[in-house]
Amino acid sequence: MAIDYQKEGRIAIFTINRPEALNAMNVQAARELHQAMVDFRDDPELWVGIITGAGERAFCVGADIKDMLPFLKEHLQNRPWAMPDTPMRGLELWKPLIAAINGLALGGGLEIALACDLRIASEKARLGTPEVMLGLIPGWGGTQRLPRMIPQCKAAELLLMGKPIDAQEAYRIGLVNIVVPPEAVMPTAREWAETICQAGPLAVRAAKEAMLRGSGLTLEEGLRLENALEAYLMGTEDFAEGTSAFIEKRKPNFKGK
Ligand code: DAK
Repeated sequence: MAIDYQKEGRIAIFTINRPEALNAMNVQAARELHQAMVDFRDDPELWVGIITGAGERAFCVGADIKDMLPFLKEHLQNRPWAMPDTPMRGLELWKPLIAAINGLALGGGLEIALACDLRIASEKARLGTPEVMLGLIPGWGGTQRLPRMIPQCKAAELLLMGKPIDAQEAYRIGLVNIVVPPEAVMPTAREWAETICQAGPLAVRAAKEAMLRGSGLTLEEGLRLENALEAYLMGTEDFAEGTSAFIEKRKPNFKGK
């Protein structure tokens, strides 16, 4: 399997498992990631996802240049075709995703991390978009997400020059949430996922949806979206449970209903 997909309680763990190719995404890996992500999205028992890479060197070095890029060229140019839904585009995934960036995150690999909500980087990680060196631009959202996420001049530096930056620089410009020693990447990701699992899962998803969909709206439209999501949450059992638990001075037992 090119993607190792594990369920640990409420947490789904996706490991890109091609260490011999620094976890480059070939066609098989992309198909398997799509299938695993759809399962995660639709399984009510799963509340948070973590994506990481196998081995010590790489999170993911992008699309497989020998296998995926020829496939994309053939399909994009010669027939009507749509990429299978992924977190990068089309999946409508409101459950939170954490990127556990254990090493190199280049090209499409950085784009996978950008499609996550939280990014935990190893001290040894390097991040960049080298596509221009291949005569391409990022194709899984990099040109759109980077300048929305970090200052435009830093996005331009990455996108136009194609040179990777180290983890500390990524942290300094707000590209990753935290930098930790290599051995602490997955434990930190699990700890953050567990923290999110303490909260009401429907509220967490509504917060993500409000944040992401709202970023494309005017403030007025965004406030209306927030209000609609709040009205929906106030009708849920989780809201009743959360408020009762507070008043009764106990931990809430959220069910995602
Ligand atoms: N694809 C395939 N194999 C790769 C690879 C990649 N991207 N990157 C590395 N490998 C393989 C190498 O070929 C090598 O395999 P063997 O030769 O041993 O069989 C093995 O991984 C180890 O790599 P190196 O020997 O090169 O190791 P080094 O330490 O010397 O260098 C490196 C590591 C990461 C600096 C170097 O491998 C490198 O520059 N890799 C290329 C990184 C890159 O350019 N990434 C961007 C790929 S393009 C789209 C959607 C998405 C995309 C495009 C369109 N549409 C929807 C239209 C995305 C595009 C990309 O991501």
